[in-house]
Amino acid sequence: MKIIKTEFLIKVFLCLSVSSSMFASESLKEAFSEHFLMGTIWHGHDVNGKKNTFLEKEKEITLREFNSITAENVMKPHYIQPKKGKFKFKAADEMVNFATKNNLTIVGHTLVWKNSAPDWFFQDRNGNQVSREVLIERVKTHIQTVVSRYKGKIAYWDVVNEAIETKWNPRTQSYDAFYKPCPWLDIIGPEYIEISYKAAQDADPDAKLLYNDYNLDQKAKLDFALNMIRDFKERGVPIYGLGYQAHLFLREPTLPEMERVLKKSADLKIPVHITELDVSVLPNAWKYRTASVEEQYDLASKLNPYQENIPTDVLLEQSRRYKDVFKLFLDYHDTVERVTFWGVWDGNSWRDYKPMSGRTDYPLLISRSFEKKMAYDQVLSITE
Ligand code: 9MR
Repeated sequence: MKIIKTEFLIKVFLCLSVSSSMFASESLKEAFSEHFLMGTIWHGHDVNGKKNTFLEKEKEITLREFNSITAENVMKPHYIQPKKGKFKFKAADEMVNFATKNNLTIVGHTLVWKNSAPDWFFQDRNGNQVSREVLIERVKTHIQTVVSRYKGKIAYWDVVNEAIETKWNPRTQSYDAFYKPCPWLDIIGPEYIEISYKAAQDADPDAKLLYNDYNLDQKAKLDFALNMIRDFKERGVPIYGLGYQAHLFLREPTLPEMERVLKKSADLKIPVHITELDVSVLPNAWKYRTASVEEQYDLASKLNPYQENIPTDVLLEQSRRYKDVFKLFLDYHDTVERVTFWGVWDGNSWRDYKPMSGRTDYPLLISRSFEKKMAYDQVLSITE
């Protein structure tokens, strides 16, 4: 009975539903052009250690749908300076040339991230921990070299990524937020963050500098991040805005939790960039819903329910979720300057390999066969 009812509802929905061919706008970038930039990522030639055979197709979709592009991996420190002083710019140059030629607004990602910093940053030749002065010099050199290479070409930089952590406090029955333990913090102290922003600004005074993190819909983390940004602004540390990653699930975080990010930022006049949007349809495989790359587990089949195909009602639920989320972004279009998807199409997403390898997720607007999904149509429909 329940199945028949669901099928019936889906059919009714599909009949009443919209199809992208009915819209005045022919692309996402066009539909939202008066509100915010629409971005995607540059996967490059390497996807989780395997050759990306779909780059040309991804470029085609990018040019059709988006007007901004973020480096998924090719600008991360371990990629761009794997050994001290040995910078490898080929992959990043390729992205920047593609974007510049096609007039895409470029987002550099990222300069300082615990999970992407090669060990050499923190060690001397004998493997001993370097001094505070040496590490400051190294981070400044890294930032100066990378940012100045693309000076005038990269509009926004995710300077520091994921530097805040939260932990459940059973005594207060709430989350505590604090700077995430990492070698930067151990050796330099929390000043490593402002040192990084100042170095980025010195290298390109016109680039707008963001702080980027996940789970900002968690109150403790949001308040900590906004306090940090407010404090920086008051003290003249050159930070521009907040990057809210928005790696979402079908039902989590809730819309009010997401709205809190936009509302509090708006109240403080801090611009927000939605930097890494996707909506996983899979069960949560993390300890706590997160996007941390630190957790990695063995594949569990019960956490991989749609390996063969994806039921229509799940896609329908996802399309509604996307619609609600975009309505929220539109309500706050004075604060939200950009919405970037963390992927171009379902066939190439980090969701398939983190926090366990071998899952099959469907988190984006373009399907595994390169078609526009129901979610695409729903998102496009709200500006009509
Ligand atoms: O999508 C990225 C994946 O290909 C990489 O293996 C991983 C580790 O570098 O990073 C993924 O992107 C992360 C982003 O850089 C920062 N926020 C969380 C993203 C998803 O893990």
